[in-house]
Amino acid sequence: MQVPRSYNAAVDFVDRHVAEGRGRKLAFVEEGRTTTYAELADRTSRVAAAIRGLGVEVEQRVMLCLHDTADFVAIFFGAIRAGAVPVPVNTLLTTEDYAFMLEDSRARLVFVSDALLDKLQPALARMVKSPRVVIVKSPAFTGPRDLTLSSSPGETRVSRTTLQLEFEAVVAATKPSEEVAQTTSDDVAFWLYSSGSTGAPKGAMHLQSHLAHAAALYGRGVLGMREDDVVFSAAKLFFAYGLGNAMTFPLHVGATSVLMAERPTPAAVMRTLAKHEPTIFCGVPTLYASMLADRSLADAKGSSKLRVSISAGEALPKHTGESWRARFGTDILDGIGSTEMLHIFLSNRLGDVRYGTSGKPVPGYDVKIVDDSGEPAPDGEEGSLWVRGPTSSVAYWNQREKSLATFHGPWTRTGDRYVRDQDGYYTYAGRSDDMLKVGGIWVSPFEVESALSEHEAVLEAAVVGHPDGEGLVKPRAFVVLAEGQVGSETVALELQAFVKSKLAMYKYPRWIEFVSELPKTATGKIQRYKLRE
Ligand code: 3UK
Repeated sequence: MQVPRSYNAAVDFVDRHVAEGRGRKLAFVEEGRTTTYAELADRTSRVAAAIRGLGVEVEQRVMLCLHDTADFVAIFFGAIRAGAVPVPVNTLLTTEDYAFMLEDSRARLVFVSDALLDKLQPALARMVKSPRVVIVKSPAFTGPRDLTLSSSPGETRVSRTTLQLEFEAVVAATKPSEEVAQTTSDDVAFWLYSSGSTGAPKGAMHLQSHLAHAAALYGRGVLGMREDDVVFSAAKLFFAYGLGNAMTFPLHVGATSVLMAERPTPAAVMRTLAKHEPTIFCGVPTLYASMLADRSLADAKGSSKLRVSISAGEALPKHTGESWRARFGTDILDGIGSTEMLHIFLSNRLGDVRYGTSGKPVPGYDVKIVDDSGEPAPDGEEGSLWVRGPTSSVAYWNQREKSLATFHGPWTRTGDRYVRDQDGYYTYAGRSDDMLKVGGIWVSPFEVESALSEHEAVLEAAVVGHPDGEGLVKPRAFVVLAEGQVGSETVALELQAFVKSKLAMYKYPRWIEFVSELPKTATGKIQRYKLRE
């Protein structure tokens, strides 16, 4: 596929549908609201005009800390239409995490869901030059609404440093405009933050052309997504996986996407499947496993129109795929993608599923497995996975060393260990760093160790991945207590609560083992591989 040189992704993904006569078709369905393609185009163009009106210039960053609603998409493409660079961030993070990303990205404008404002506010207050803030209410949000509007439309002075605006008022007060930023296919269009094993998250920069390439290669190529599909992704839009599933792919073919702002519990997901009857469902392994294990959902039928489900984020256990198939009669396609590659580049196919593997390369991508000397590893032998394709991030923002370590000309080093069998199927064999995937989201063991060490009862700690009953990895901590401290169930619970108060919830250690010392190398490095055994 060729993306023209003069290209703005917002025109391709939003305006094109109105031009092609799809204006009255539903683009998004969510609790309490539906959005047609014409409405999406109208709102996107108002958001673009509002972003310009608020003084944001071409190439400046706009942060999105938003729950999944159609507003997310209007803001994402509104920013792109204005030539600004949207940066969606994980909504499960802490004030500390947001403080870093706000400074690192130098976002001049932030869109935040009302329910997330409390976590963001202290980070904003700390900034020397605070960005403008636009608060977005969830259509079905029932919490307190304490914003009283002052004289100018939608403006309310909440603190001395931050002028906060209310999204609906901004949209209503702004006229749609034909103006589109004259970008090229090679302009940086959006960033996505990815966490590494050491140090702070890195902003992976993606280009205008990347969304269209991902949609053509995986959305249409692998899933065969069409205009009459109804897609539901339980994986959220802030995650590259959810962004592709729930926004990029359906919007590329003029399909309908079902959005759910709330937490994707098995019950909420099952309810959404039954109510909206999607043809394509997208989840992570932890969700599939917990939906299958939930006794209160044992009789739930899901969607009668489902034709395929997909899984990514971490390896899908063989038995999870098989149980799902036995119960719902359709397959789960496991595929591996990454924030750096934007979406899935190695995947199982419709009619060609081998559970326990990540399938074969998605046409349009090349992958190679190399040994420690950089030579191609023969079939059956484990090596490092590299990938090449048209959606690869161009670099991490402001991170020269980390960029050099990951991006090598057209090739991207994934950090994953893989084996290819004689039939050409690829099987995941672990990470080459210590990073863990928990519920499909990165957890750095160092971060959990640092949080534990801040507790006065802890001398030192080591964190490794440990499979739970479903074969899915969760953090497990080995803790050496400070002198005079005695390990007990109570102390373990206290340490778990302590980590939860410091870090995003999903990062806490599910098991805590008290030990008298940690295995270390002569140079004092913790030998995590010994603890994993
Ligand atoms: C791991 C998998 C085994 C692997 C992602 C689909 O997960 C995504 O992006 P992230 O940047 O993490 C990337 C890393 O996650 N991984 C992902 N999928 C699988 N391991 N089997 C899998 N099926 O370590 C990879 O390097 O958070 C997934 C689409 C877009 C994405 N960003």
